[in-house]
Amino acid sequence: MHLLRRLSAANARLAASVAVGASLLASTAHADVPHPWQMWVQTPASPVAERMDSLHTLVLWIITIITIFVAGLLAWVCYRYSAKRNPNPSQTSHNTLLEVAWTLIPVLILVAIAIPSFRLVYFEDRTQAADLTVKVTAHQWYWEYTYPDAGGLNFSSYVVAADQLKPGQLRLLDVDNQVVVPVGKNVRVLTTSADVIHSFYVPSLGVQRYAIPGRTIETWFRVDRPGVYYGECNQICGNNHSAMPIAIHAVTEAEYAAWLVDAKKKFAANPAPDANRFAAIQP
Ligand SMILES: [Cu+2]
Repeated sequence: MHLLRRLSAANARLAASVAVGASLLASTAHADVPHPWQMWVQTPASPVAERMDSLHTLVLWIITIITIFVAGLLAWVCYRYSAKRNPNPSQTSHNTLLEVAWTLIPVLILVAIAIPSFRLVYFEDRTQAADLTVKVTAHQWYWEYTYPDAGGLNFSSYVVAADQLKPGQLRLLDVDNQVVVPVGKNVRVLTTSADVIHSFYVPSLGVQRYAIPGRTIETWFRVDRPGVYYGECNQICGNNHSAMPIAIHAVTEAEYAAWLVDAKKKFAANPAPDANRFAAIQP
């Protein structure tokens, strides 16, 4: 997988020097996608996702130890204090030490989970030093992306219909226009919606934010390595909720600059996002 990633990154760099359009096609490196029978979370590709991953691991250890402890106690009590082995049950109704212990220990465990949890909530909340901003506007059923730092570059991103998929493209995950961002840069994400509540969710980047009409919500990500990162709308938003995927393509700074030039031309000629266009797509 590592080698594949490196190969596709090298491939992307080579292609970019020839033509930006070609590079975007050539490097459909599926950096992080769900796999059949996948048991674990997707490999983290941003600082926020890495911290989410370690918090998840910490909590998993804690609940595993508690579950084993409680199950063991239960088994022991069933065995040792059954009516057969313990015909005269104890009449004890209070034990101050035990009561303090079973109150205090869970409190301490919860505090131990709360501290890293709150730190993470504030860490993912916003970045102090954003290198660029991407505004995400959700629609039924497509995403609209705006780059305010790039002269308001604006385009829509629709799912690729099943019968239109190119080789290597993923059903219900690939889109016509990917969000392109430079690797290693802090990207501020602002989410909002034009109709109902949606959710902008890219697991491998640790991004999940509601898109709510009349509100703008902030978060951020920084992609550590080149590739395409997939996500989906994560809030049931109507009939075609399952057909509004997200594809974020992280490229080198040079490729990003070249893409901007290309995209400004391409999308200037495009008409405004057309809600009726979705009707023509059969996901
Ligand atoms: Cu949605």
